[in-house]
Amino acid sequence: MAAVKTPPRWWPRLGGGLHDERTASLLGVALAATFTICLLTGLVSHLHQHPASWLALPMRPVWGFRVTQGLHVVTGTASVPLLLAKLWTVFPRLFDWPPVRGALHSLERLSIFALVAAALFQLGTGLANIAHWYPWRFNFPAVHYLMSWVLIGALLLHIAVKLPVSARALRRRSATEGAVSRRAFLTSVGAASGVLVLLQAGQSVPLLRPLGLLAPRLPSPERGGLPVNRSATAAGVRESAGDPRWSLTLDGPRPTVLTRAELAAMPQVQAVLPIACVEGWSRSAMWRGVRLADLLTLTEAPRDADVVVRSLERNGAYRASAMRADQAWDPLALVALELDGEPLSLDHGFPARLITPNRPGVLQTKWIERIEVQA
Ligand SMILES: Nc1nc2c(c(=O)[nH]1)N[C@H]1C(S)=C(S)[C@@H](COP(=O)(O)O)O[C@H]1N2
Ligand SMILES: [Mo]
Repeated sequence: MAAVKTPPRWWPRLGGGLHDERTASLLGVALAATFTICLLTGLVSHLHQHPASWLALPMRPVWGFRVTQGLHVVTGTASVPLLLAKLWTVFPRLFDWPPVRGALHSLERLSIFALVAAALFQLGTGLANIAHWYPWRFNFPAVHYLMSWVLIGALLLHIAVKLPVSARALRRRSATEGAVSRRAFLTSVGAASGVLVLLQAGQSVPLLRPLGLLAPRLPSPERGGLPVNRSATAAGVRESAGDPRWSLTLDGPRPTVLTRAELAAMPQVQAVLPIACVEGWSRSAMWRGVRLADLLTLTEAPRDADVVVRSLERNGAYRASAMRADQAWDPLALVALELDGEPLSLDHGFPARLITPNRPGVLQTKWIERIEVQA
């Protein structure tokens, strides 16, 4: 290997405490844990929204998606202080001299650049998404998903390269140099993560609701406690959904049209099911309505046919919900007419909305007008 040259005078010289390998490694282990949970739960969310033919996601427990999405948001939030601390710890290495030391070294530097860029992008866009703030033009779920693969690739490479260094740094327990300030630094970083999580988790964990300063979707009391994701006005359905001539079309082998009164006259089922929004909030409520299976029976749908539930909404990404046959026939898949003992409000999906167990909120279509049995 070529001798490492000393840097020229104008090159920045950085030193001082807490830029050591042990601090970087400890933060790295914490980040590996939060990122792994965040990436896995993100994949679960993606599979719900883009089902793979080879994997039938279970419909139980009914609160399953509430937990995976909650973990996704919590681990993402907790990662912010950890990542900033890690960047602080390692940033003097940016000024290592010489900056390029052969092909392998530059490849490793490039992968770190990809890792940092992807991690900052994922956390930044994820937090903005929780805050319902979209200061960009691209499709958030698609790009957030794509970047997760960049992050996974760069992360695996980084771990493979750094494992020996980290293992060595972590084993050196006797190295007490800087231990006190390191402990104080890591405790503050951990505390910052914890406080951020507490301030935000109130949107999923009822007990933490009073602390939810950073929970933009706390339930609004004037709307029966359940947050509204998209109002009837925003969806442009105030007139069509409020129209007394509304009816539900069952588009199956035996086409059927039902008025709201006819739906209300069918056997009603009651169930406590959560809405778990991919934007980070979740909340359980009591739903009452007709079993989707009963409607499929009425229209003589075959047991193995997939189903699409369509909204009155004319634009908007969430105006239809595709369901596998087993999901559509699930005894807890409901066309709800009531929420918490009252008729649905326009904002919650009047005259009728879909509610199903263990699926993301984006698939719980409101203001439905048509149920299509796929040929
Ligand atoms: N037609 C339609 N249905 C929809 C949506 C929408 O934008 N349009 N948003 C979905 C999302 S993202 C969520 S989280 C839930 C929220 O239901 P709520 O507003 O009744 O709480 O509705 C879902 N149903
Ligand atoms: Mo949502």
